Amino acid sequence: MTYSPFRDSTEILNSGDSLSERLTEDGYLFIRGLIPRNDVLQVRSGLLNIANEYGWFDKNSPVTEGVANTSLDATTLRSATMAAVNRMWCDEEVHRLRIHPNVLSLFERIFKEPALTHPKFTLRHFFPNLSPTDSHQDHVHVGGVKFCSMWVPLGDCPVDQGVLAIASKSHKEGVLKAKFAGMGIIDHPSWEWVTGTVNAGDVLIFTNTTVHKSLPNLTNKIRLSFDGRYQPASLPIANVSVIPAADSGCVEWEDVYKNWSSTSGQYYWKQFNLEVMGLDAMHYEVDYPVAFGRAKAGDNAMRDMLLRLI
Ligand SMILES: O=C(O)CCC(=O)C(=O)O
Repeated sequence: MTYSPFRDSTEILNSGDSLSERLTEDGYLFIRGLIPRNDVLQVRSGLLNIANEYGWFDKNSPVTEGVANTSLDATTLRSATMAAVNRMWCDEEVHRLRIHPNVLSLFERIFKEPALTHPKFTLRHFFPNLSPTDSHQDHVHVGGVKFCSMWVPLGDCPVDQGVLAIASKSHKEGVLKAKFAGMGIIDHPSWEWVTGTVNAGDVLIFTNTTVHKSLPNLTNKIRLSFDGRYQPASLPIANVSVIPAADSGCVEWEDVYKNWSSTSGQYYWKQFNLEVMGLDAMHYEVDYPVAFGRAKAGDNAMRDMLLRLI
C-alpha cells in the first residue's frame, strides 16, 4: 500500500468555514501546533513517570525516551500493570489537555455552536510488539449522531512509531462493512491513504465515519497518545461516552477525580443539558462470537485487538 502526506490545514485554522469545508471534502484535518508543545510534553512526562514505576521502560535508557522494556510481553504487561493504566487514565493533566482552550475554540469554529468534549476518551500505550490498530470507523464504537475524533500523540510520533493513517474521502459512504466488530474495512480504490510524522502539539481530526488505522510500531519505543471525541453540544451523545473508560478502573467520576489536586476540568459537561441515547450495537457486537473463537484458537493479532477494544 502507498501513503501520501497529510494535507496540512494549519493555515486555515482560524476560519471555521474553511475547516468545515475541508472536513466535508477530505474527512480529516491535520493541524500543526494546535496545542502548545510544552503542555503536551509535560503531560507525557507525568505519564512516563507513572509507567516507569511499573517497569515499562528499558533500564539502560532515559525514561524520557520511552524505550520499552522488552522482557514484558503483552499479556504480562496487561495483567501486571493494570494499576499503571488506571493511574495514567485518571491523571488530571491528561483530562485537562483534552479541553485545552485552543481545542475547544477550534471545534466551536467548526460546529458553529458550543463544543462538547466527550467525557470518555481513549489513552493508548502502543508497545513495539503489539499489532497495529486495524482500519475502522469510530461511529460504530462510539455511537451518537455526529462527532469528530481528535488523535493526539503525547510526544513526537514519527511514521515508524505507529502513527495514525487516514483514508482520505472514505467518510462519504456512511458505515461500511468490516471484517468483524467494526474492525478491518476493505480498501476502496477511490480512497487516498495519508500519513506522516505527527509531533507533540499537532493533532489529527476526522469525522465519525472516516476510515483510519495505525501503522506498525517498528521502533523500540512506546507510542503514547490519546483520542478524544468532540461534538456539537446540542446533539445527543451515546451512553457509553459519558462514563469513565474501563481502563480507568473506575465506575464513578468521583473515583476518577479522587486524587486530583484541583477541581479544574471536572464535570465540565454538566454545564450542558445533554440528551443521552443508547449505543446502537448492531455493527459492533454482531461478530464477537467469531472474533473470540479465533482469538481462543491462537490468532494472536485478533486477541490483541479484542483486548484493545474491550
Ligand atoms: O491510536 C490508535 O492506534 C488508534 C486511534 C483510533 O482509532 C482513533 O483515534 O479513533
